[in-house]
Amino acid sequence: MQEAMERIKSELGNEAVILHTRYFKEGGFLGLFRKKYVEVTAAVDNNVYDDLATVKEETSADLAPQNREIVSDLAAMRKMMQEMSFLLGNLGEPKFPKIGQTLYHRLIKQEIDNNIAQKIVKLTIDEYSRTPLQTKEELNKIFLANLLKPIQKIRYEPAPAKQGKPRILTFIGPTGVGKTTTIAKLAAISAVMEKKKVALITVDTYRIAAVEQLKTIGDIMNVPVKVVFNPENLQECLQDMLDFDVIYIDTAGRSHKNETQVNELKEYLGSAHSDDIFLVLASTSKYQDFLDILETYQDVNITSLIFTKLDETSNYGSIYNLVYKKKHPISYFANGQNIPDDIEIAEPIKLVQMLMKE
Ligand SMILES: Nc1nc2c(ncn2[C@@H]2O[C@H](COP(=O)(O)OP(=O)(O)OP(=O)(O)O)[C@@H](O)[C@H]2O)c(=O)[nH]1
Ligand SMILES: [Mg+2]
Repeated sequence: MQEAMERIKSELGNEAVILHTRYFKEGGFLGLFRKKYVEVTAAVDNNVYDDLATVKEETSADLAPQNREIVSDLAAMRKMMQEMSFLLGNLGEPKFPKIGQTLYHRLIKQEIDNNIAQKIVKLTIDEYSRTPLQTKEELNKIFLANLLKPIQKIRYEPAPAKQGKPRILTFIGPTGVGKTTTIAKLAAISAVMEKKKVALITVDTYRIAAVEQLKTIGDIMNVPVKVVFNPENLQECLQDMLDFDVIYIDTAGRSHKNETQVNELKEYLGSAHSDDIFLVLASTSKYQDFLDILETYQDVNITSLIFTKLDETSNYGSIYNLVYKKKHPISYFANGQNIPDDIEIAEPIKLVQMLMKE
């Protein structure tokens, strides 16, 4: 054993790790005079397979037949693993020239759907190969145009104002996405900056804190806040508010998985006769969650989406996928907690610019 350790140390150095030790007997006559052997398999930790191969080359002549077999099996396994990892790495990767690969990986990193990414990159490199001016700026211009084209026309248009009637804007969405904060931002812009006559209604009576939150916002902006407890109550309340310009209706956060809660919300929506129903979503959620939420509200006439918490993510691909596939326009992007500053109108070009940020 001591001799084996010395050889390992001299061939692989002090960093060598013992992988396997085995004692066995060989040779002799009628079970007598058999020689005792020790077999030690060692490798250097950070590159196990390479070092085993080196040992093989240098010492295979000295090794017992079983050892030679082990070493050659390990070498075959190493080759197989290399081939498999190469195949896995290339699985589903489209064959673009180098520029195309870079663009493709940028989109995939942003979590853009693979098929959409391939389509956009293909269009971009086809167009780029035909352009006489082959510069990085030109490439980026073509890339931006191809990203923008499919979503350019999916724009939010506010419902036209009805003569002598308030605009009724209702905000729905999962819990904690920022519905109330978004209402506070938009209501502050309407009331304070645009000098409109604004009222706030909350149907979120499940939590005292929710009512208090809206009342505080109303107090600061000096706009009335009404609390309603059932759908009939909401209708009556709206009838009494005909002389307002804009009415913001806040709803309780609803898990799209809770059917009872969702149905209750839908009853309120039936009573509100909203001009706009905004589905508020946090940009930090997963794409599949977006799809599930939209599915839950498929019988609701959602007029646009609002994405909040853009300040908390750098991946905008799932938002792009959603607009591309489901064709729902986005009305606002919210990017922070400051009221009313952290909100902006969501032009399709803004989404593309966010995606292109390197
Ligand atoms: N970073 C960040 N935080 C936000 C944004 N919008 C809202 N928030 C924060 O998210 C938290 C929840 O916001 P709310 O407005 O109460 O969310 P909600 O959807 O009304 O919540 P429920 O009524 O409980 O369903 C608060 O701490 C907000 O300050 C945003 O754009 N960015
Ligand atoms: Mg709320």
